[in-house]
Amino acid sequence: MTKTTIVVAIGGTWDVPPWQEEFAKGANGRRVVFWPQDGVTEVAEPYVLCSWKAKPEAYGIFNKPKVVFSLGAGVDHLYAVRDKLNAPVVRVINSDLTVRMVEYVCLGVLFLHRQIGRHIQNQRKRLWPDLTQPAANDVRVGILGPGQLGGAAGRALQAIGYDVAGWARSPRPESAFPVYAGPENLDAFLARTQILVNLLPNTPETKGSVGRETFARLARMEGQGGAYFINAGRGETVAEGELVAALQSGLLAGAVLDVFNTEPLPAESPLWAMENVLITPHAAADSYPPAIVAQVMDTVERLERGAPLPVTVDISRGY
Ligand code: NDP
Ligand code: OXD
Repeated sequence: MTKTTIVVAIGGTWDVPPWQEEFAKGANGRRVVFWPQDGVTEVAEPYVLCSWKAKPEAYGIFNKPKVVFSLGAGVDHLYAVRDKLNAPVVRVINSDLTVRMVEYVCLGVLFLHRQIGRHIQNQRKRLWPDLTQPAANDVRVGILGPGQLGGAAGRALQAIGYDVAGWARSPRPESAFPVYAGPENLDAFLARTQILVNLLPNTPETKGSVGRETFARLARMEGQGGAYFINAGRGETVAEGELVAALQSGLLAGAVLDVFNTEPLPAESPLWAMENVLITPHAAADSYPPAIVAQVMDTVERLERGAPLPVTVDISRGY
């Protein structure tokens, strides 16, 4: 059987050497080509194209892949080149990345609910105030986008005791927690939510969709001033100016933010200096090369033996 060549094209801010090392270990005798690092612009079929924010030329040069594999869970980096892909798109779905996101969301919810930001400020001032807070089962968390990552995060929050619900595009009857579906149920979802977790993908429908109107409709956390917001999905889904205003006005009592309209977050952003905001540098759930390469190799082996592919992405809808 002809072995599949693996073409890897990585752009953006990722460090390439750890991926070169991991593909060299995991390819099991298959040829691996890093573009543009290896200077190769022609490979014999069959091949797969593994991409993370690759320069658009990559899709013109390697235009007959069997599969395009997104090395991250998000596929918004492929949306602009969707007409050039000529192949099914497979994305990261694995327990390593999922658990990383679950950790982040639980951390964010606990950080906000337990007012850890205020405790840190008080510690610096050597103060000992009595900050009351409700028990987890009296706190209503809402997940925008209860898919692979949001579903797992919601179940972990339920295990702690939080009252969890989600909002998705379509009904999810199999979900462990109630899921409100579609624009017609968004108001009811927001009205019951005190801590809003955004895990929506960046698509034409979701771009800029979370803003003033969203925050104004949330339920407030009793005794803590306002509602809370966590964004670990994509910065583009949020109207960032409206988020800043909501944090300044107290509509939102605080936020934990991993993703932004522009990354790295520009030095002049008012978010940096806000005492009620915790910022992380798009680090909620990193793509860990050993775990991702294992999933790529599983996909390649399936292709080679003619087995069905794991779930593929509908790139025309953007996720
Ligand atoms: P999934 O595709 O599994 O889930 C997406 C969810 O969003 C689904 O529930 C889907 O609804 C919902 N959704 C999509 N469009 C709409 C819409 N227009 N209205 C309502 N709901 C909508 O994605 P994952 O859970 O795997 O990942 C989510 C996102 O997390 C990624 O797209 C990526 O952007 C981000 N991410 C961020 C990372 C970080 O480090 N910060 C790391 C990894 C991913 P339905 O169930 O009906 O399809
Ligand atoms: C991803 C990401 O989409 O790292 O996987 O943001």
